Amino acid sequence: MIRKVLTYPDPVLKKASKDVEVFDSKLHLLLDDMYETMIAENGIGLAAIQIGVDLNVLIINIPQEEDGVQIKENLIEAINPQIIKKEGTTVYKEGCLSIPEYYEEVNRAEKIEIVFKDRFGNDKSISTDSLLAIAFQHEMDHLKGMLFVERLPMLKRRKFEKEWKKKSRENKKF
Ligand code: Y12
Ligand code: CO
Repeated sequence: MIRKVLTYPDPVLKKASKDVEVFDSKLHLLLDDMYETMIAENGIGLAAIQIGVDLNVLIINIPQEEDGVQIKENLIEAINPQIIKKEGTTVYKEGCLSIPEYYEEVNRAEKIEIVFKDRFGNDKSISTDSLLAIAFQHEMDHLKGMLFVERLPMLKRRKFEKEWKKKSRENKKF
């Protein structure tokens, strides 16, 4: 089922998520709904809190480098993820389904090592320095209740707030 993606400044997006303790069919249904929602909204990553569920659950589906096609075989489902190593820095112009039509450069670690559990509770780990590293850091921020605009320098953040308020006022007219 496609769920509603919460958008900035919904206060639920500021909530810190909790670890999953039971890897049951309810979790599998949540993951399936998250995938359906992310694809329907043309996203490449989604955290459970973006659909209002405060659990440490995220999904990422990076499009293939060769043809830009997003295939389900490349879907990563990460439960209770933890970054155990960070190296270097990189900048990427990020976007978020909770802040539609806004993109801005954010500084992140270049290379990370993550441990997490899959939908069955099996231990998994990934080491990456590609777009996946940026996506993991962006989605893991959501689990802490943080949005990428909170990582912007003060001036860019103020400009964003101004533009967002203007956009919200204009949308209310229709
Ligand atoms: C690198 C940087 C950030 C991430 C986190 C995941 N972000 C997304 O999946 C954002 C997707 C997105 C899609 C939108 O829809 C369309 O483009 C049709 C969108 O809406 C508009 O701009 C209208 C906004 C964001 C992963 C990797
Ligand atoms: Co996001």
